Amino acid sequence: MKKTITLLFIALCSLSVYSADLVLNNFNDITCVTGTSGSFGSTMNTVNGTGVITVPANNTGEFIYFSLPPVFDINPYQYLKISVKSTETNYRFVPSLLTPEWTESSDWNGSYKYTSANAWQDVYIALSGMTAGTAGTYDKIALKIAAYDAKPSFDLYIDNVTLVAKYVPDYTKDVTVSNFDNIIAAMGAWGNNTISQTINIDGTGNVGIVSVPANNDAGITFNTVDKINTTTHDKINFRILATQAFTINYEKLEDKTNSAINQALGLYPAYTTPNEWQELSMDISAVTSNTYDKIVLLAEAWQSKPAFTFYIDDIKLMKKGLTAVEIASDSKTSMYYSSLQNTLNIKCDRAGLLELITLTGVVTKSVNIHGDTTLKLSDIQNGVYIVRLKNSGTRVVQKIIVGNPL
Ligand SMILES: [Ca+2]
Ligand SMILES: [Ca+2]
Repeated sequence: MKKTITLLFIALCSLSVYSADLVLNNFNDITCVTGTSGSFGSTMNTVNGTGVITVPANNTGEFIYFSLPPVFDINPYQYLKISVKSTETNYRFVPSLLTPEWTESSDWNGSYKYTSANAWQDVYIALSGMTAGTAGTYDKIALKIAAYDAKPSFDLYIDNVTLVAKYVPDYTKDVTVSNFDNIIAAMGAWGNNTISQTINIDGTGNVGIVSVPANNDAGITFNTVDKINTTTHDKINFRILATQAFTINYEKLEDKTNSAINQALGLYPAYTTPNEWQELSMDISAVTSNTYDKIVLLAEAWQSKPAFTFYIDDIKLMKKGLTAVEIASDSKTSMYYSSLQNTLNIKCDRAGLLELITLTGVVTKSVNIHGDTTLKLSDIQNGVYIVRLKNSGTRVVQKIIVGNPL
């Protein structure tokens, strides 16, 4: 590795929290070293509490260094999260962990791209592809900005550099692999497609967005925190929104450290309802348990189909025995929809907030209830809704079809 020193940030002011996320630098109160970066000739500054680096044209690797606390253990952390903004897009970030002797452990295989032209974007850089070592092994993180391909020189704004703590799944429930709001799985991509995270078009939280090239396909991968136990979790569900119908024409589970250990699923779930969110489900009950920790999905646009993008969200391992619509339940609470009366009938023994939510996440009705309740739905359009009842300590979620018998 070249010892091209861009900058070394030593200001680590708020490092008291180790079990939660750790902010390495928010550039508000930094003692920032402004200068050149050796042979690459860039400069770095802070502007209005944000770091600004001038990336040279056709840059083969610009480094920014962030110091870690003394005798630091990086094992409890899963991501390096950065907020970035620039006019240029589709350049990569490659992380390394360094000691003063410049040892590095790069994750070149990760595809951590900035894609949102001139808008702030959170980029999550997985640490799982690097050798973390024991506490004290490394004392800084180097972030390489690889902007090749004859890109012109540009300014890269960076802020909120944070180590995100590892997610600890609760295997008594459905396990979320990624909802893109609080990412817990690395997003990978290959081929010509891109995947990134964007604001959900329904305005609720974040969502993954995948670009499929024309007459091609787009492969995306999601790592799970632990090996998938198919004796407790027997389905993988995810939600898709696209402007055209398409098929997930290849699905595979892999070992994330050795892709030769894999099992194709051959399930081909189809997205059939353009412009509506649709939940797809893949049965994995026959898959070898405790062997795989990576989900591979390939969306097709063969046969001269045009390029398209699709949104993906709520990628979950579904707990066996829970129905897909019943996320949590409480023996003291139940509800059912009467198509004859067009009423929602709720039995519960305490007060709570009842919400009727469309499949695109819009809350269409919100009522405070105080025990058993019969709610007329004559003001609600026919369709599929999620009913969510929240009260102290419990949350009951159920899908109903208004206007049709259950
Ligand atoms: Ca800041
Ligand atoms: Ca989401």
